[in-house]
Amino acid sequence: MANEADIVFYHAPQSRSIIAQWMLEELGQPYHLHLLNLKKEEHKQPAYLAVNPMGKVPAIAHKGVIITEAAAICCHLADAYPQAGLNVSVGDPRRGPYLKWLFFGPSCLEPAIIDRMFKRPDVVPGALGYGTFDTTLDVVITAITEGPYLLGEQFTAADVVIGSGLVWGMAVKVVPERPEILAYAARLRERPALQRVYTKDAEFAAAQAA
Ligand SMILES: N[C@@H](CCC(=O)N[C@@H](CS)C(=O)NCC(=O)O)C(=O)O
Repeated sequence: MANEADIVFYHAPQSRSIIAQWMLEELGQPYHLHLLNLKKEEHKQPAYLAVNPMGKVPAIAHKGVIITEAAAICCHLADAYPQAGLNVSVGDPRRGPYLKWLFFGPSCLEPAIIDRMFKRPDVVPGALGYGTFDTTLDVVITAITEGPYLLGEQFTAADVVIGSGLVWGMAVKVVPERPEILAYAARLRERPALQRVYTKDAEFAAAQAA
């Protein structure tokens, strides 16, 4: 069991850091929350730039070591607290596919959604890491159709990363509400950890708006 000082979580509500927040809630370890107000540009002040020179959330400090990038945070925490059952260990033949999905989130799914969201003109698919939006979505849909999760029965940090992308992509009306995606998202929303995230995030956002 960690103590609260072991994990410091730098979070801004209604942002990508909800991915790390979900991971932390699934982990069930105590953590110290450091809220940042993006509207007040707190993430661009020297104190936070010392944590993440990118000036972006999320970030965590785990036992004094700073980790940024949402998928890396999820992967690291899953490995650091294997008792939560959210990782696939080195040596398990599913480790490779597990890492594939953790990387697929930020390198394929998210860029595909962002490019479409901002109506970026199509460029040569061979030059894009994700190829085409449709191929990217089809590959994810194939992986979640049998379910219940990406790696079958085990819910892992990869579901936090890919699931977050799909849920957000539907919210911004970019990811189509295909039955397979809706069914996967419904399974994810049944998870108490994700329900806690939605409740807490709404409270944080309301407090910052006040
Ligand atoms: N590649 C980073 C992206 C982080 C990111 O872009 N965070 C956004 C939150 S949605 C942010 O901090 N935006 C504030 C800004 O850049 O001013 C990750 O996956 O963690």
